[in-house]
Amino acid sequence: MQITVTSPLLPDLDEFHKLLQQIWDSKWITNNGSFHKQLEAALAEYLKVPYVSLFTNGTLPLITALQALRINGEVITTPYSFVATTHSIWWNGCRPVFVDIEEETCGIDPDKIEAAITPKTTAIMPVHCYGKPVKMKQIQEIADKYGLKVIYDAAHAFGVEVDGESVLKAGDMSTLSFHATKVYNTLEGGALVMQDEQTKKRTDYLKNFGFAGETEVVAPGINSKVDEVRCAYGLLNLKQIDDAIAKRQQVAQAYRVALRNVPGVRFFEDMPGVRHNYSYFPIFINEKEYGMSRDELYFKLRENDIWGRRYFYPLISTFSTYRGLPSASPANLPVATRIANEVICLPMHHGLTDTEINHILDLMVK
Ligand code: T4K
Repeated sequence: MQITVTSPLLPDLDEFHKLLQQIWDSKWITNNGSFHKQLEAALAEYLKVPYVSLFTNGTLPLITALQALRINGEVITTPYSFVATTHSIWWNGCRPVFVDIEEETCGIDPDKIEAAITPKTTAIMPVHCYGKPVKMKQIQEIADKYGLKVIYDAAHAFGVEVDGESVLKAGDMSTLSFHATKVYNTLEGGALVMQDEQTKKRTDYLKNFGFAGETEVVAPGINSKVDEVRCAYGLLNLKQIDDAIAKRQQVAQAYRVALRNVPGVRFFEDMPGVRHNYSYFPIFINEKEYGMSRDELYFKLRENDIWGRRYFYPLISTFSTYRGLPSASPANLPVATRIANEVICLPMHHGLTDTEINHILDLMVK
């Protein structure tokens, strides 16, 4: 039996069936229906943010945030992410400018941002990679100094808080992914989080073709409306999210206890004052100290039916669309380049059993 990097949180089927019956009875299946309204409100409350706008996945909120804020020219980001982060910049006709990451968070290194700013820079798009909060205060200071917008790709950061405040309140906008592989899922899905009513209104127009009323179109919008079935499913999953995160925390603890004294295996500890969501459990292999390369370990695990993943290898900056950019040069990205060659995300989800965890660890701890 395969042990996969993740496994989706699924609502109780009988409960889901009851909500499906309501949808069938109402015959209202999409376009801002009742479950859609309920889910937006419930998520805003759970996430402790003023406004949430639901999307059909976690990529369209990135594309739409850039549209909503009328971003053009150059956008500073990191290559250590899922490819959707950089693609969203490209889809808006903007040029991505890669800045290296810091080892401590795998997020953008704030000390390297200013050197990448040019007269064409209009925004910074950092990523809270693995749900680890980046240095938001320092990033905002730079953005304020140069008059830049900040859009956080918070696809991994559902429910993450620093000193009791959601990371989704930082910057101008934050995006979430509710894909099956995420801590919280709505099958496919995502959201854009904003701080004011006007931006929420504009976002809602943009995800509905730009319609501001029956006969008025105010922007070249897209269709990213979420149907009632996914919203009903999402409402049920929200009820069990805290239990799922607690289970993930136990898995993280078990890994940490077993791996703490293994030479050549580095991993993240909890950060003080942070409510983590344990969305991923990345480990970083130092070949010399561990006595085996990252890839040797990765394939050894796979031979034993343990399907970790090398998120995020290869770097986005190495893909054909981007590798010609001056900022894509490995010399500009030494930390990201090294870490992409060291990382394996171990299986991490709410359903992992002790037997499975021990099986994984037995293969790793010599
Ligand atoms: N920004 C960031 C930082 C992101 O990480 C992502 C997505 C986005 C933006 C864009 O959000 P979305 O538009 O995707 O909502 C997965 C996901 O497809 C992707 O959502 C995610 N990041 C990325 C990091 O990982 P794959 O190709 O690695 O997933 P896949 O299909 O190989 O699944 C991994 C494992 O999960 C499987 O081996 C088993 C398990 N699984 C997967 C699915 C789909 C299940 O058990 N059930 C399932 O239904 O990309």
